[in-house]
Amino acid sequence: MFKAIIFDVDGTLSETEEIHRKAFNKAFEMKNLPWHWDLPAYRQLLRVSGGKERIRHFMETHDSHRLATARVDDWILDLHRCKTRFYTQMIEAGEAGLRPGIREFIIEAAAKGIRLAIATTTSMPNVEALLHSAFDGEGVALFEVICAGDSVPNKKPAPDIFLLALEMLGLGASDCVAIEDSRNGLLSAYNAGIATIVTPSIFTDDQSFDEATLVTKDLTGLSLATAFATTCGRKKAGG
Ligand code: XBP
Ligand code: MG
Repeated sequence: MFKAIIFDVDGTLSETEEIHRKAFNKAFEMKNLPWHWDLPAYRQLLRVSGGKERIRHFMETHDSHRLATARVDDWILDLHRCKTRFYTQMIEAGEAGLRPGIREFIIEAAAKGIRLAIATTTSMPNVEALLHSAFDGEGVALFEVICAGDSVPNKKPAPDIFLLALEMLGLGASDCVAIEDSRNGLLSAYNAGIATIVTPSIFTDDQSFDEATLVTKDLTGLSLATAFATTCGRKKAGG
């Protein structure tokens, strides 16, 4: 049996990307920017991991003259902080619940002494707000290791965040399984050598997941034994 499960957050624990999208749009409105990310646009923008990186990408492709703004990195950081405030307010208001099967899967793993970790591109305040809200204030304590956002130089699909989680767990890739929702996340875990189960989310259900050991609608009814069995024929980088 694997010794640890490493969870992604957005789209995996909860369908939070729709709340991120609303938070971005609220921040654009507050800053009087003529920007609005609708659902189709956001589905495309999600191919860029990281909110700050996503804002910069949008400027490069849709509003490049703003890149000439003095101290543009500080300007993006300020806009992103505004977005994060809106996001955490909505999460604290209970706007995001756990995806089907997540709670039961986590409780079964914890009861069997399997260590739990998080490897996410989102910002730490967002992770803490979601775990606090979704697990009645006990969520952060459930996860021994939480690796988030800017703790690594290269975001998903780079393997950095999963490699950091392995280092902090003191485990090898073959001791773990990752749970992800997106191709960027799958590639990040796969290139860290970790067998990965994918539960596509509302924004990633059109993506390919060939490198996954299992693709399932959600974790409803997935036992740890079945999850483990899928990793035994593990697909990992380097064969
Ligand atoms: C998904 C992301 C994040 C969120 C927005 O992270 O790519 O950037 O979309 O959060 P995950 P920030 O790895 O959990 O799927 O604005 O804080 O980046
Ligand atoms: Mg995700």
